[in-house]
Amino acid sequence: MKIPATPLYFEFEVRKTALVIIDMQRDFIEPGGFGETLGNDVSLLDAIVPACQAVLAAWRRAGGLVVHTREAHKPDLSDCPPAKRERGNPSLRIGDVGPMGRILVAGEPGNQIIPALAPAAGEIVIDKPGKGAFYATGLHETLYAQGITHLIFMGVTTEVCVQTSMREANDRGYDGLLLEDCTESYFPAFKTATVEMIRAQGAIVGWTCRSAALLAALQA
Ligand code: C5J
Repeated sequence: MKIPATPLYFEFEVRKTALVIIDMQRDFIEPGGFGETLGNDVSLLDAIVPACQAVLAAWRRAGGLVVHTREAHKPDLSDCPPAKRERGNPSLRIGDVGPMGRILVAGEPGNQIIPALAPAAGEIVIDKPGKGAFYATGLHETLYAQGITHLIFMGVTTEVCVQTSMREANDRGYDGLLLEDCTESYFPAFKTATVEMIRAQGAIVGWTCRSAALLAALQA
């Protein structure tokens, strides 16, 4: 399959490609979670949900591998470096009790993936203690075992967990494509900058395109 993307066509085989959905969790998208404790307007992120749903449905119909990630810490916070918990001046820190349970802690209501993009049975769900999907998760080994060479990324936030994961993937030899209308930031200027820096210098980190290009190819 070959789809128009920037800066070049993105070529991939569905059987060797995973759709990676980064951190579409209530903690980032709904009021009362981690994103809001940091002072962000979380309503911006909700806007990409319909586009993400369309891609997820088409990818499932095509029989492609799906990976969901969650930024999640163990209840005892043993995998949360003090530097991460203590940084800044949030209204609630990681592990504190908020309206959706403990902030960014595995198993809490706020830490779940939003119902509109809930994982289906058999799909891979990765809890990650860092911003990148490959740090301390075993994701590379899982993908390698399944012969995956290409990754298509959606999710939030563009310049933090999505970009970090794409850079980690790039350094591990994957070709990565970011779906521009399926990722969002609390800071529109940061999203724009991230999309541009990913595809700069001949796809130095990866490719970008809008989801319509992928959907058209999957329907053909
Ligand atoms: C952040 C994320 N922004 N999923 N996490 O802290 O991007």
